[in-house]
Amino acid sequence: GKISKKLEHYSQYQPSSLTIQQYLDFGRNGTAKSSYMFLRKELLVRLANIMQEINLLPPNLLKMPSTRLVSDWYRQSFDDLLHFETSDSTNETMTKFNEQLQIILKRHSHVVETMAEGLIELRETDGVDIASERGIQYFLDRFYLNRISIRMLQNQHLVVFGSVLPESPRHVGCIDPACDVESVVSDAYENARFLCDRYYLTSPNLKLSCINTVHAGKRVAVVAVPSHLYHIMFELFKNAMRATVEHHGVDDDLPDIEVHVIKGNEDLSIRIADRGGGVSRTILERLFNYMYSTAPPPPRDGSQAPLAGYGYGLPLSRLYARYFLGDLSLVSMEGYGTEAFCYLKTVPIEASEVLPIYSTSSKRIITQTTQAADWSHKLPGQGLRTS
Ligand code: W6P
Repeated sequence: GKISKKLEHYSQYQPSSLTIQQYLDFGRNGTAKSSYMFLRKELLVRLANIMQEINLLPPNLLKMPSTRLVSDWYRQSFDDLLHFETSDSTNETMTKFNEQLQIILKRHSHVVETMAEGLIELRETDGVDIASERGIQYFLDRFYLNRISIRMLQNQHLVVFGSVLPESPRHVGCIDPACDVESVVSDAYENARFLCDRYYLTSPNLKLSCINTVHAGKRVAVVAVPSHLYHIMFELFKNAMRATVEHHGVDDDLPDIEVHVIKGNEDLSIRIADRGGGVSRTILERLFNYMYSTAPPPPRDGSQAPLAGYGYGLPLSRLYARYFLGDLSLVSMEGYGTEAFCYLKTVPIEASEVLPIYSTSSKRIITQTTQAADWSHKLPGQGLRTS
């Protein structure tokens, strides 16, 4: 019908990747009208690009009730935004547009959990082979990155030109031009420790050291989206604490979680080292795998949620890091401990959005089916590689 034709049309445009500097400039000097004009097209383009990929998912996955639901939300939001395609730009229309964005944000708030339900439904009814699993991993990384980017655009518009309040006077939308990294890291640690204490009645201490190698003696500050950095750090701390307590036991002295925050010319690097006994390389790569991490919630006797459930926390954290060309990786020594490395770009004009583009090659990877074996031995983790 009409929506399918528009979908086809808008998916032929490439999403416009913005740098964090462009977000800042626009938030400071842009006008409500130009933001509205940009967004009403860009949101359609980003939605259409990912909707085309949704349609390439294995038919048995697409048929699951939860996946259906998610797909319908995208269709509905795409249709909602089409109403603004050629409308005027009176204040009244722009207010309506902002209200529509709020509705869309709310509609999509449980996409992650609902998609995970779809995977559980698929596994329980049909099972998942290695080839589909690879396609699903590739798809979900792109799908959630696309979602992060769409929510960023909407939030930014609503804070700067709408009625959503900023976190502080310094903020430009959800960007803090002078994000104090030590504060965000400490906050994430304290909140993870609160959960850890409640669950285990003990928690490891934090040993935090911050070095600004660019301006010696100055605090480490970067242009960043603090909520994204917080999300990453909170997840890493929960995992490090759980490993530490479970490895050493609740009655023993616990080794500190050691964190280094280093600001360089190009990179902000954060290393979180625990002595929680580490994991083998086989287990390590599963930590970023959506299929492995999609456990049906364990039957819990009490009402306590586990500290770190190895849900989607780690793969999503890596996407938050990668979104503006940062990264997240884990290195482990089985029997000893694990180090997580999180990187963010320090130069705002270089921190540009990483966005999935619908193309023949993305289509091929998502739809590729089982290949004949071309090696005599199974390579470690074959079929689980994510990059
Ligand atoms: C572990 C497993 C893990 C994942 C992420 C961060 C830290 C840790 N420590 O043992």
